[in-house]
Amino acid sequence: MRKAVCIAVAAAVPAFAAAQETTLKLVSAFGETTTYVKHMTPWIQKFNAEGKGIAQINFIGGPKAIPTFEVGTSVKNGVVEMAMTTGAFYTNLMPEADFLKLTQITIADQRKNGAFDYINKVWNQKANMMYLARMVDETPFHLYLTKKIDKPDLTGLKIRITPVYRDFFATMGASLIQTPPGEVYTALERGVVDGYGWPIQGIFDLNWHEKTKFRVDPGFYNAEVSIVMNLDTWKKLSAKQREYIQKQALALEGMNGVWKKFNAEETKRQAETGIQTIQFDNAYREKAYEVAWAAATKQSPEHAPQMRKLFSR
Ligand code: 173
Repeated sequence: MRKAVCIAVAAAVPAFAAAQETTLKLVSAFGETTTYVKHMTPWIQKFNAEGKGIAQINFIGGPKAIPTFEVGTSVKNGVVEMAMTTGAFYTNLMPEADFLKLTQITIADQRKNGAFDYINKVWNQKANMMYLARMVDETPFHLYLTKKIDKPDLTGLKIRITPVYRDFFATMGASLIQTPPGEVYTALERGVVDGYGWPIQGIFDLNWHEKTKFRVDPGFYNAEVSIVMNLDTWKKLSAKQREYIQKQALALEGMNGVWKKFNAEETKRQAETGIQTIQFDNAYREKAYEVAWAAATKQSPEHAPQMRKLFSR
């Protein structure tokens, strides 16, 4: 009898000790060899090194683990605790997810002017998510093509999209084909698409430069890639764990300074590999915003006008 009690107590000790440290599974909506995973990896290493006894991140992989467009639902349901993803990949949960591309102020300024809190209110309510940290900022999207155009008219062209580009490219008359990033190369290779939308950075990650002949300038919007977390998991954490995660979230945002130089290097590399630029005037860029805010207001009359105020310069 006495012996049995001892064993029970002994067995309970490690379980209690483990409760002090939590391990959070994190999935990436972008492939494991991409710029975004490369940017995040040293951050996870630092997070785990400094977070012993508090919190650890277990990076379980990219879209092979969970398909790109299912990552949001997996976070919402708590199948994984965290994800590195972008709003365009989880518009199935709420249209507002895709509005983060329309921010014209940095994440640091969004934390100051109330935009960050507003985003979190909506993300909590509609997606059961905490919006933790934005790790890509101040990075425009572009239209890349295999065929030349001489005016902003995409009639007769098939263009790979995500929700980011849908309304803008549709306005220019394109036929739209939605794919996750992992299917862009094959779509280009087979001639299924004549072009694609993507940020200024990262087209070399999956060899799309081999198939890309033109980039249309100017760029438009502001690419958003962020870390999100399941809200129930967040609520169960201790104050110490939450503080630690928030500290590391700010540290990740503090790394956003690298993008300016990286984007300049990527632009140069595109030119060096033979990608020609097609230059349109600023009306093209203004049209992109006009079309996107009109669509946003229609999709979310409740939040779009307030987000527009908070996101604009
Ligand atoms: O897949 C995409 O084109 C897309 O929506 C996106 C969003 C942010 C960063 C990179 C790609």
